[in-house]
Parts: sequence; structure tokens; C-alpha cells
Amino acid sequence: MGQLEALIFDVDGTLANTEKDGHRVAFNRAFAEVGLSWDWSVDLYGELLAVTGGKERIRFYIDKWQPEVPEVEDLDSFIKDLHARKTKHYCELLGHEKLPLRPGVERLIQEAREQGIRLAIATTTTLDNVTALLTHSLAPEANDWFEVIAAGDMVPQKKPAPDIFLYTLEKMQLTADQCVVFEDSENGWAACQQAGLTTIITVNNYTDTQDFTGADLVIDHLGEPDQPFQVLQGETPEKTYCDVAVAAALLSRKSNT
Ligand code: XBP
Ligand code: MG
Repeated sequence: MGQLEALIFDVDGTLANTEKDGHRVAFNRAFAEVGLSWDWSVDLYGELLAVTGGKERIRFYIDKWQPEVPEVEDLDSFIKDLHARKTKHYCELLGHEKLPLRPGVERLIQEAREQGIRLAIATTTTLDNVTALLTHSLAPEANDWFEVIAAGDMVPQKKPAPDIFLYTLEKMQLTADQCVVFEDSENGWAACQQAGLTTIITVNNYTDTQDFTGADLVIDHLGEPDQPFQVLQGETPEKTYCDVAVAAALLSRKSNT
């Protein structure tokens, strides 16, 4: 009980700041491609992030912002097609303009691999997007470093529902008290909380005002030995950057309380 076996990573906003310069841009390119005049600004996109999942986000935009929508027979199919175009644009964009990983991400993943700590991904984004980011921004073979990549529509309900984390635990044959999750958003934290998972939050520009009450540790980024993190919530760890030992200590402290 309380022994760290695995690290589980969210993708968007956690591994890299993919939303503003990646997903948002790809959505706008897909809109232009089909002749829509929709344009998701940086601020508007921040509001749209209340809903996870690209198809769900498009529907949320249609319902709440009531933009001009072409007369289509089947809105579900229209959204599905639009989203498939967006995925294509997103993967192309990541290939051309390699998005950098956030501080400490690569170091922590490499350290976990060296120590035999198991790795997984649990995200609401589409599987192709995960592969594109890992391949272009981490390493060509990085997909293979993750025992489970749980993504998008593999589960019935996206975050804030806990489904994607419960699916990941089941696939890995692990229980919540053997894992630490890395997340960046309130929706992600809500999902972790319901799954009973110990969670480290690294906030970003879109999530730094969100509510992470109860999260185990909230920091501005994972940090590096020469780039200390700032603790925003939770007990200050012994180090100024997050490594496997910090995650393990958090888990064991939690299981002893
Ligand atoms: C990420 C998302 C994703 C992306 C878009 O949330 O909400 O929907 O914005 O991806 P999280 P798709 O980081 O909490 O997993 O368009 O492929 O759905
Ligand atoms: Mg995220």
C-alpha cells in the first residue's frame, strides 16, 4: 500500500502547452477549410476549454455562442467530419512546428524509465494527437515507453468523469494507491479525485485561476534542478523540482494519513 508503481500523465496542458498554439489553431484551420467564418480567439478558447474533447467543444460552441451553422442533414456527422479535419491539421502542425515539452517533463519520464516505474497516458484528446506529440516533441520511439495510452473516445465519458483513469488502472492492473497522476486542469483534477488518485497539478495560463481544492500538490511546472518550481498549494516538497522521489513521498504520506 502506498508504494509508487506508476506515473500517469495527462497530455494537453501537462506535457506541453498544446491548447493555444496547437488545438486552437487546428480548429480554426478546419473551420476555414470548410468555409466557416468561425474564429476561436485565445480568450474565447479559454472559455471553450470548460468542455473537454474537441467534438464536445464544437457542440458546446454551437449551443452556447449560436454561430451561423450551415444547413446540414445530420449535425453529429458534420461535427465528426469537422473534427477529423481538425485532427489532421493538428498532427500536421505538430510535425512542422515542434511544440516544446513543459519544464521537467522529459527529465521525469526518463528518470521513471530508468527506475522501472511504469508509465501511462490518460487524456481526452484523440489518440493520433498523442502519438504526434510524443513522436515529434519527446522521441520518435516515445509511444513505446507508455504501457497504456488511454485517449479520447476509448471510454464513454470524458473528464471530468473518472472513466479514462479507471480504464487506465484496469488495463495496468493497478489500484489508485499505487499511482501518481500529473494534470493541469480543474476537469482533470475532478476526474482524478473521483478515481481516488493522488494528483500533482502543474498549472498553465489557461488553468492558473481554476479551483484545485484538495489536490495533493499544485505547482507552476515540474521544475528542473536549475529551474525551481513554485508551490501554489500543498506541503512544500524537499526538492525544488519534481522527480520520482517527490511523487513517491507524496503517495506514501497520503496512504499514512
Ligand atoms: C484536453 C482536451 C482536448 C483537446 C482537443 O483535455 O480537452 O479535447 O483540447 O482534443 P485534457 P480533441 O488535457 O484534460 O485531457 O480535439 O482530439 O478531442
Ligand atoms: Mg490537460
